[in-house]
Amino acid sequence: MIVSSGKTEEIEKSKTTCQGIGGRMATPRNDAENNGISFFTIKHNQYAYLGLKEGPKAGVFHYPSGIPALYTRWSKNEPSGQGQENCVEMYTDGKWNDKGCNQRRLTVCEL
Ligand SMILES: [Ca+2]
Repeated sequence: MIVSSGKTEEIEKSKTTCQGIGGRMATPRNDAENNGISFFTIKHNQYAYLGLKEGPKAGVFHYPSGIPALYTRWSKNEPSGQGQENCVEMYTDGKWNDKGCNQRRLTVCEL
C-alpha cells in the first residue's frame, strides 16, 4: 500500500516518517507501483523523493538493499547528474529525475 502524509520534508525526515508507521520510502518496482506514487504527486502537486540512492557507478541507482534498480521510469535526458545528483525525485507526470538530496519533497511511503 502506498500512503502519503501530504507534507514536504527533507529526505531524512521522510525516511523517519515512513519508518514511524512501519514502512519505508516508496520505491516503485513496476508501472502499477509507479502510478500509485504519482497519484500523490498529482494530488498534492509536489515532487516526491523515491527510496533510491545512486551507487558507486554514476547513473546506477540502488534500492536500500544495495541492489541496482531493475525498473526505472527516467524522464527524457535523465539521469543527468553524472554522479552529482545522488537521489531520485518523481515529477508530477510520474517520470523520474536524479536530483541532489537537499530538497524538501513530498513524503510518500510504502507499507
Ligand atoms: Ca537530473
